Amino acid sequence: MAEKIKIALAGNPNSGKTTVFNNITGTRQHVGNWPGVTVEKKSGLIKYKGTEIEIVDLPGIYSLTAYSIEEIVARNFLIEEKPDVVVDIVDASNLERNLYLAVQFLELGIPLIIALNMVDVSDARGITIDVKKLSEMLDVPVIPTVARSNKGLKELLGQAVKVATEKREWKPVNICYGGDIISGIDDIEKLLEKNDTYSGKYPPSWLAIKCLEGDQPILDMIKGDEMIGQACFKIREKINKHILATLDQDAESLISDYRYGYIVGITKEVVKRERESRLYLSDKIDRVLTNRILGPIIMLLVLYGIYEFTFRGSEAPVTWFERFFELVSTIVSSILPEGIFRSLIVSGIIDGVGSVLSFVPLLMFMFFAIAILEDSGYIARIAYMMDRILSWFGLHGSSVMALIVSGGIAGGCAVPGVMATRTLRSSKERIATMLVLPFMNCGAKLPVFAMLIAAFFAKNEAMIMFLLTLLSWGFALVAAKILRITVLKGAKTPFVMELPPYRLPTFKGLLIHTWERTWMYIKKAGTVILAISILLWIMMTFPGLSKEEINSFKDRKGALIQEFLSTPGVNKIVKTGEGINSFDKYYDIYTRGSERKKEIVRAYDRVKKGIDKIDFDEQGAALEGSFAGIVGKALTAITSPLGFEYRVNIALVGGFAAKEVILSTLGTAYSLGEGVSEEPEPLSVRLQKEPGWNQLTAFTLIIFMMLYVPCFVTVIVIKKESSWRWALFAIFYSLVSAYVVALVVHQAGLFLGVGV
Ligand code: BGO
Repeated sequence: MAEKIKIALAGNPNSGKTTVFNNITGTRQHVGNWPGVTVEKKSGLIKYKGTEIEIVDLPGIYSLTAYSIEEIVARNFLIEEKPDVVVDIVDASNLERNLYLAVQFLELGIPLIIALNMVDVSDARGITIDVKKLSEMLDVPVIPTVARSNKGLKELLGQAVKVATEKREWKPVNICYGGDIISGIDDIEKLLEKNDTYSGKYPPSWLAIKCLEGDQPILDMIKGDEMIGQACFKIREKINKHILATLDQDAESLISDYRYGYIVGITKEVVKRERESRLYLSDKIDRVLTNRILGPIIMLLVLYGIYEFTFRGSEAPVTWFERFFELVSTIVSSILPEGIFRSLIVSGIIDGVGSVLSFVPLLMFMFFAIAILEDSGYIARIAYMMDRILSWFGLHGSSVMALIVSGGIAGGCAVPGVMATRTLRSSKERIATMLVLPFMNCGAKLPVFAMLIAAFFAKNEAMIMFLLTLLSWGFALVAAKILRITVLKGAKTPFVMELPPYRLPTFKGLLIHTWERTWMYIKKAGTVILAISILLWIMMTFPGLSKEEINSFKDRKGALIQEFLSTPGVNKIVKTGEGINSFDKYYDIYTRGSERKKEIVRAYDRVKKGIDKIDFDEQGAALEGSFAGIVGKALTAITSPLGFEYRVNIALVGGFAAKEVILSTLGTAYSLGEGVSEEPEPLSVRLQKEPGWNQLTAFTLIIFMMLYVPCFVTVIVIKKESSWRWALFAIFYSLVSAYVVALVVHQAGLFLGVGV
């Protein structure tokens, strides 16, 4: 005998639920009350093509929160009784409002079909709904009906029975609620998964959302669990406090904004109106900002404006920071005696970490601009517009946000970017997104780019950064297309872009968001980057030169000094080689003296320069012979066609750990080879003076860094979110891509004589 199936009818009050129920069940109705409450419970038993069906009419509700008895009754029924399918009766003439409940069913993951009722009314009002597209976007069957005249009800029942007999598992849909809420959901979800009592009954992600929404029955239930409950409440409190401080609203209303944003994203695509109904302010702004022609132009101007603002605004403070670290370097050098300890402090720590910290002001300007885009809601519009382009390259609409978070607007981070791919339903689209998002210009690459741009493209800083942004998107999209037609071949899935309403950012909120990101960068510089800098300094300093080598350099210096001492007249003021610096106090007087005295000055200049050159050669030889130098040198066999010398190779190896390390390692490597008597100067100035460095070398290095290997933490997160296979693939394919593209850039540059 066929199994009995249970269908629940749900919907907003006045959506036509009773009419549907009456027309389907006819006279076979049973009317009573829901247990414990006086809310009317109607159910009916019917037979459809031999299958026995129980139809339960849920009370009319607007949402699945626990504000009213009706909502609690409906929710408990769904959770406790788990009907085989929910038929959501949606009023087509009031789609936006009615979809709010539908979206909550999707979040719960319950098998769902939608009866798009009252299409006669929507038609009469000049509202056309693209039913096929709506069904694709929501990924559920949608059946247009006119319940009053029984139109479409047979088909509706047929579809309901079809879905119900599939008996599929609950599949909660993830809506992107923005970084703060998502991290809260993740943390709470992880805790709740530990307790089978709830996680077996409710989808943990749904419970986590309810917890952040402040749903009382759910909070009461969790409270009972001492360990998990306490921890969940702490997270909830932290997130709420943060959102209140930054956006001046609570988590519940922010979640509701994003849900409506999700719905607006759908209705924008599927609803066409003959006569424009009342437009809200957000709609009016969107008519300009997301206009098909004006929108992309404004978007590019905004992006360029951000880079102008960042580079112009931070120019002076970055110079102050650089000067500060130079000063610290000079003071420490003068206090500490020459030797290994001074080298560690000055070259390893101050020059290394200082190079990274000098860019704090630049990042602050960038983060401030990004905070304005995020807090105002414009970033969602950028995602909405980019989505059209992304779909040509086989990526999903939800990939856009992940790419933006990863540094689509320079300054992001690939780690939350990988997490953000959780909103993608298809695993192939998700992995394709994960694999290409490390190409974006994250906040760690930004200071390295900024240093190279300042050194070699100082006149066009904003323009170059703008170009690099376009290039990183270009590379990511082409790579995605290649992946989607080869190893990740598969069908496209429907998508919805959340468009939450615009809001005016608060200054306090902007400052908090800016500082949070900046502090993370400073913390990373003071911990991970510092540790790796010291490690790399050790690798670049040891084993050091052999005794014979040291003696040979000493002999060369000795010969020079002897030459100086034998200059006529010198023996009167300088007796020994160790004391030649004592000539400094005579220097000025001798410069203005007789021809013989002037000759002594010239000889002194020669010996000083010569000693400097020998010191430079000695430190260079020590670096070349160091552990890191040996590796760097060995790699030149591969990297010389790209124009990279061994010190760049060392930095790039260090960059596997974290991209900022490239900057600190270049800082250390080029300071180790610096002449002893030279004044400390910023890395960008040092590089300009280095032979072999020019615009082409700098640009090739930027392109290589943009593409080569995700940082260590990103690789681990990719592994966690997919598998070791894909994490290792990410390293391998990005390394190959970086090499090929950089080779083409460098060789083409040489051939055309550009930037050499
Ligand atoms: C009255 N099209 C149209 N045009 N109307 C519909 C449709 C449809 O597809 N489906 C339902 N209705 P309920 P809930 C009414 O009762 O089923 C109408 O709350 C009236 N009543 O006929 O009750 C339906 O169970 C006097 O209208 O909804 C009903 O979800 C004048 O939508 C109303 C006009 O349906 C609500 C209408 C005395």
